[in-house]
Amino acid sequence: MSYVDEVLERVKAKNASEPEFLQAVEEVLESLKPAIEANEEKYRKEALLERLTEPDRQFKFRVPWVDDNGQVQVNTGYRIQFNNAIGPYKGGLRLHPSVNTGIIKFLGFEQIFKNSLTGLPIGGGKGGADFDPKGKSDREVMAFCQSFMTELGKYIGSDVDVPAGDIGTGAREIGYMFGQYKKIKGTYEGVLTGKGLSYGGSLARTEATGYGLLYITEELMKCHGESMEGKTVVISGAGNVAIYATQKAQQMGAKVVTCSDSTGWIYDPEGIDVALLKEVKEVKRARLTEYAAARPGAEYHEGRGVWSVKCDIALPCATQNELLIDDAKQLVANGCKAVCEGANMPTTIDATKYLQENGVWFIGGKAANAGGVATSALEMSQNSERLSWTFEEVDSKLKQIMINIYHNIDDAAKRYGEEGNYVMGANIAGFEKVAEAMLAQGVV
Ligand code: NDP
Ligand code: 2IT
Repeated sequence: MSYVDEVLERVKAKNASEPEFLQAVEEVLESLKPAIEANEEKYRKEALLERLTEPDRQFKFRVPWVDDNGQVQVNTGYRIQFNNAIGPYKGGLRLHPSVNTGIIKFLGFEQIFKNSLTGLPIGGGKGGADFDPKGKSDREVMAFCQSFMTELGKYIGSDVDVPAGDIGTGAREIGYMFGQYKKIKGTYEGVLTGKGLSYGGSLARTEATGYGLLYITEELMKCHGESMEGKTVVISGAGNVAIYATQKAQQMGAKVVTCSDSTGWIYDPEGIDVALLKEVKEVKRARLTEYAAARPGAEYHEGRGVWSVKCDIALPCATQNELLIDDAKQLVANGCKAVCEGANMPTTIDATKYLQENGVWFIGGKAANAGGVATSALEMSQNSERLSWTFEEVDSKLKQIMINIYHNIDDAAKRYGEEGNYVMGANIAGFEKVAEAMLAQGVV
C-alpha cells in the first residue's frame, strides 16, 4: 500500500467521528500523492504525514456566561494549534451552533497549507465555540466573549498563536475579546487580528478575503484570455466574505446577481445593491427578506438555490459543503467557466471532481480565500513595527500576494504534469514549504 493510503486509513480509523476533518485530509493527501511518491521512503521514515495530520495540541473548554434574564448559559470553546513549523499558529475563531472538534480540526488543518501559500510566516490553527451570536444583545455577546477569552487567553500570544474572525466573529466580537485579553494580561500586543482601526487593526483587513478572492479570480481569467468585465457572477453567503467579494466584482465590471444566508437566497437581476446588503447584514443584522422588501426588482426564495442561476463565474462564500454534486452539474449545464472558493471547503469532493472533469477552472479555498489571513499577517507586521500602512499600501500587497499564489499553484500543477489542476497545485505548493521546515526542525 502506498504511504499516503496507509496514513489515510490510519487517520480514518482514528477520527471516525469527524467527517469534515476526514474530508479535508482526504482531499489534501490524495492530491499530494505525486509529491509524496517522489520522496516516499524519506517521508515514511520521518512519519511526516502522521505528524502533519495530528494537531500539536487542542484545547476544549467550558464557557459560562450570564444572559439578559440572569440565566447562566454554558457553551463549549475550542482552540486547535495544528502546526507551527513556519510561524506562530494563525487562524480564525468560528462562533456557530454547529461548531465541534471535527469542524475546528478541518479548518485548522486547511489553514496550515493556506497560510503557507501566502508566503508569509504563519502556522495553522483554528478555534471557536458552539455559541450563536444571532439574536443576542451586545451585552450578551460581550459576556460570552469575555468568558471565552478568560480561558483562551492562557494559550495565545502575539508570537504564539494569533486568532482572528471567521463565521460569527466580526469586529464587534474581536473588540470584546481584545479588551478582555488586555485586561487579563496587562500587555498591549497584537494577539488578535481583524481589530478595529482605532486599536491596532489594519486598513483593508475587513475587505481582504473578498477582495483577494476577486484578485485571484481576475488573474485566472486573465491567464485564460478573459476578463471580469461583463461577466455574470453568482455568490453564496451574505457575510464578510460575500459582501466584499460582491463589491470588488462590481468594481471590476462584473454583475453579481445572487447572495444567500442560512434561510434563503436572493436573485437580483439588476445586480446586488451592496450598500443595501451591508445595511441589512452589517448594521441591522437582519434576514435577507429585508433586502428583498427594500428592492422591488429582487426575488427572495426560501432554502438554497444560488447555483441554479445561469452564470459565468460561481463564488461560494458561505460555509462548508454548500456546493454539492447536483449543483456542480447545474453549473456545468449552464456554461459556468470558473468556480473559486471564498469559503472553506464549500465544494464536496465529488462536485469538485465533476467541475474539473467538465472543464471548469476550479480554485479551492486554500488558495482563493487566503487573502484574509494574508492581510492578518500584514496586520501582525504593522503591530510589530507599531506603524499603520495606508489602505492602498495594504491593498496593493494583498493583490500581489494573490497574483503570486495563482502563479505558484499553476506552476506546481505543471511541475507534476497536471496543468490546470489548481487543487493539486495549491496542496503541493502549500505542503512543500511546511514539509521542508518540519524536516529541518527534527522530530518535534
Ligand atoms: P460571516 O459570519 O460574516 O457570514 C457567513 C455567511 O454564510 C452568512 O451569510 C451566513 O448566513 C452564511 N452561513 C453560515 N453558515 C451557514 C450554513 N450552515 N448554511 C447556510 N449559510 C450559512 O462569515 P464569513 O463571511 O467571515 O465566512 C464565510 C466563509 O468564509 C466561511 O467558510 C469562513 O470560514 C470563510 N473564510 C472567512 C475568512 C474571513 O476573513 N472572514 C477568511 C477565509 C475564509 P446566516 O447569517 O444566516 O448564518
Ligand atoms: O479561514 C480563514 O483563513 C480565516 N477565517 C481568517 C484567519 C485569519 O487569521 O485572518
